[in-house]
Amino acid sequence: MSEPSPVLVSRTGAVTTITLNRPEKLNSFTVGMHKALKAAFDEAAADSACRAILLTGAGRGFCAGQDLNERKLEEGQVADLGASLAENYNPLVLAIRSAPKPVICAVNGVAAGAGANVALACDIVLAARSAKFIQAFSRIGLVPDAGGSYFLPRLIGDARARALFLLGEPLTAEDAAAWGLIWKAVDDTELMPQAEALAADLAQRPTRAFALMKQALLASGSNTLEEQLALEATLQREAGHSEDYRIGVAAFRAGEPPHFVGR
Ligand code: T3D
Repeated sequence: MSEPSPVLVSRTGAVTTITLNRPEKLNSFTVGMHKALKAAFDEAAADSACRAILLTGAGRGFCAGQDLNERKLEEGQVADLGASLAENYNPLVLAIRSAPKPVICAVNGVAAGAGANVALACDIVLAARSAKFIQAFSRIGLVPDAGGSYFLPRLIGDARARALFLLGEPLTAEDAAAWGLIWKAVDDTELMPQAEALAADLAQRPTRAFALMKQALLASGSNTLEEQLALEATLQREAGHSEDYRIGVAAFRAGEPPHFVGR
């Protein structure tokens, strides 16, 4: 029998759902899963009929980070983890952040190591109340990766980020939401209905403006205020030329809800 695909892709309306599909290993990343996931992301990002991407995991886990069965080392052997990050994790995180449409993550269970940080790279993160976020790196002698050392201090502040990295302790979904690491924790049975409804809603909104908004947010991490103001002017000029801006203003003036076309 052939191996099941490590990533499942489905489309409902303008929403593409990408499901990590190695449930028996808590959807940990193999090279094969990386390739399939990146290909699925690139395809959804380039598809103009797709206006929102929903990422989730099959089974009881979201993603347990790198598959450690790919990292068995004999005594005296070393692994080039830098190459693994450069080839697989880093392009994935950048693809999520720069996708020209919203990426919603439904964290259905434990998210550990790079699995947690790939979730945090998404634009809006919902988590099942039973899910946990674990910066598991120090437990195996590694440093945070997949953008963790960038995202966490910005999201929850240096003190909390440092403690999570040094201790590697699980953070509940409710604490993650209370701390501002994620958008919301919801009842387990509500996770997919709420995430799907959110993705469908975002897919009806001004996709082009979202793409420009994501560019502004991405650049704000390193820009000065002056640079950011200049970038806002450039991006707003482009948004002002969009069909959705014309539709939004016309709908406002007519007292009607806008029907955005995503351009
Ligand atoms: O290497 C590079 O390229 C550099 C990049 C590194 C990025 C990283 O992500 S490093 C961090 C790697 N991840 C971890 O260290 C987490 C390891 N997993 C765990 O600590 C625990 O599994 C969890 C806390 C996530 C969940 O615990 P629990 O008790 O709910 O489940 P479990 O029984 O430990 O796991 C269930 C199965 O999944 C089990 O397989 P089995 O025994 O039933 O056949 C377990 O071995 C497997 N599994 C879980 N995590 C991984 C994994 N198999 C391979 N790799 C994993 N990361």
